[in-house]
Amino acid sequence: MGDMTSDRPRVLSGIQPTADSFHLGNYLGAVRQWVALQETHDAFYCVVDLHAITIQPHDPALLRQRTRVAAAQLLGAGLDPDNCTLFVQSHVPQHAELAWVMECMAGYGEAARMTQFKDRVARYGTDKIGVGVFTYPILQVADILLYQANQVPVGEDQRQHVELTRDLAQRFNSRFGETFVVPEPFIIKETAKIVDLQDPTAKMSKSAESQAGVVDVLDNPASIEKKLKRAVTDAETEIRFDEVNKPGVSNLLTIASTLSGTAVADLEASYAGKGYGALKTDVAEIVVNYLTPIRERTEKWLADEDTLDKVLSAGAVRAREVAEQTLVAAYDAVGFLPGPR
Ligand code: ATP
Ligand code: LTN
Repeated sequence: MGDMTSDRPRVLSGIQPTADSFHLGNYLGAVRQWVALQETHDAFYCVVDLHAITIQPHDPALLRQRTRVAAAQLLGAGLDPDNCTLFVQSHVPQHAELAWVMECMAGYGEAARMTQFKDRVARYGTDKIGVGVFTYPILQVADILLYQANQVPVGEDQRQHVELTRDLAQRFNSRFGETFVVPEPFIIKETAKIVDLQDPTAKMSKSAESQAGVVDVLDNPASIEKKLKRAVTDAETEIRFDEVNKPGVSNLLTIASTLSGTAVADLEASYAGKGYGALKTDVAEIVVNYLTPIRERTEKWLADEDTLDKVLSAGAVRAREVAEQTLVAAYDAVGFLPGPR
């Protein structure tokens, strides 16, 4: 794996293969940071297919396809297999093994307080969701702890799960001796919560009722343009960053600024006296120009499944080496007899 050195700090993050494309929120909130961090960190990134089956019922063929699409998009976005470890969660059995141990460390009430879990209960009711929805955050805890990650690059919605990881790691360490690194969330304030273009009070989400406010990384240029030109703004005319009073305009400025590298203040100045129409047209162009090469590279990876699968296998081999060491230490710490592995 290239010149990856283990004296670099570690990062780990995961993304679910639950859609045909990532959206701009996933990209700006998480994936963009993954790409940057592979230069400075010993980086582990996984497509979390075990997490994806918590949404039931699921279609096996679709899951298989989306797992490849997710991996191809990560490579298309700039992950370099020589500079990071990219793998599929189910290829590394230690995730499920450590998850059980951590489930036994977590309080029932503690798990029941997770916001994402409570949202799902409120939306679907307890009879319509599986136990996996409840234990989901603890599998995520295992994902992170197995790699002794120092930092976890995610969007704001995942902060609570990283806090749970810290709590459980500290609890385990104090009960059974130092075993896990206690990780920190790595959340970039500006892009921590990209909002829906049609409903700027809600985060951009693949589970949104309407896709009109969700820009997919793999969307065609015409569709991206249409969605951005129809973005909901406000009744004023001034282009100014103000998340409280002008969430729609602020979101457009954030997207334009991060993708073009121009500071928000400079954008505000350049739009003085211009209307929302001009801003939307420019943002559409910036987004299309930015996403087009990512989409094209993704398509290339998808056209060569053999190579893609080889990259993922090599990633799994490397991930297992690290995960196994941690799992053996954790099993020993809790008092499991050593056995053949
Ligand atoms: P969604 O809400 O779209 O269903 P998700 O949160 O369920 O997405 P993933 O696809 O696994 O799940 O998310 C991958 C990463 O993208 C996570 O780090 C998450 O915090 C981040 N993310 C998701 N939506 C946004 C958003 N609107 N703004 C910023 N980051 C986001
Ligand atoms: N729950 C996360 C996905 C995820 C994850 C992880 C993120 C699973 N395991 C480990 C960071 C670290 C989400 O984005 N919905």
